[in-house]
Amino acid sequence: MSQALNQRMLNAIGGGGGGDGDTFDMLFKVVVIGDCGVGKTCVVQRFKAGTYAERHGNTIGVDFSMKTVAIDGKKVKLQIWDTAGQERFRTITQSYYRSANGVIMVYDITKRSSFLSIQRWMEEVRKYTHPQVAIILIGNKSDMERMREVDRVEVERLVEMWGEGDGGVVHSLEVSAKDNSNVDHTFLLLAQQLKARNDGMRDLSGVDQITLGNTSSVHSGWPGRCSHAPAQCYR
Ligand SMILES: Nc1nc2c(ncn2[C@@H]2O[C@H](COP(=O)(O)OP(=O)(O)OP(=O)(O)O)[C@@H](O)[C@H]2O)c(=O)[nH]1
Ligand SMILES: [Mg+2]
Repeated sequence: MSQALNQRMLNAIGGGGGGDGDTFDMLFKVVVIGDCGVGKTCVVQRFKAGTYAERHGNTIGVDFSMKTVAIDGKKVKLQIWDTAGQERFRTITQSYYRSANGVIMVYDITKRSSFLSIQRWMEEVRKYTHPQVAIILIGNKSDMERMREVDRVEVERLVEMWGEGDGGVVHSLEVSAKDNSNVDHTFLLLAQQLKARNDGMRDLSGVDQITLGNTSSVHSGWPGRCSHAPAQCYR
């Protein structure tokens, strides 16, 4: 692993410092996962900065950002971990699941293979995260309707198959980082759900807020697929 990557990860794990320095009532860790090239970084950038850039390099390991949203008069801070979809980073990215409160699983509506991978991403989530983790499934690039390879109906069928009652998938929706469609909505829905779960836990335990646990390393995993052109993903 490069020294720069090491340092970036240490900074992120150590301080939880996103640099925005604001106050908050609740803090939740959200991990964004999905195949290489589905647009995870573009979605996070759209939410974080309101911008869209056509060209990003592949994410190396994990990128880290923060944003605070208001839910029912409370400041809910989201600590967002944008993971690399490339298979060579899988061991690193798996180590970020353990303390996740929420997961955003991303596929690309124009890349069938990225949707077929979702089942295996889900297996990873089930394997490495807390059973009560809140999950949102999003199909990015909804602006490219003419190139659609994934039907909404089959997504709904998959979500139904996972079952609604086991504390798992909260919502599935289609988004576009490019057109700024449903991106804020995705994070707000997740924040709302996390706050509701936290309020429920506080009622039961008297705990005032969820704080982040330590991350720990886990190894092995399934070979993920890549929906960038291979040259982009494995350079
Ligand atoms: N048309 C369209 N293209 C998008 C959208 N979001 C991302 N893209 C394109 O997809 C490319 C890959 O996006 P990234 O955000 O880098 O993908 P990623 O999932 O972060 O990839 P890794 O970091 O390698 O895992 C971008 O360079 C954009 O060209 C979108 O909403 N619409
Ligand atoms: Mg990325």
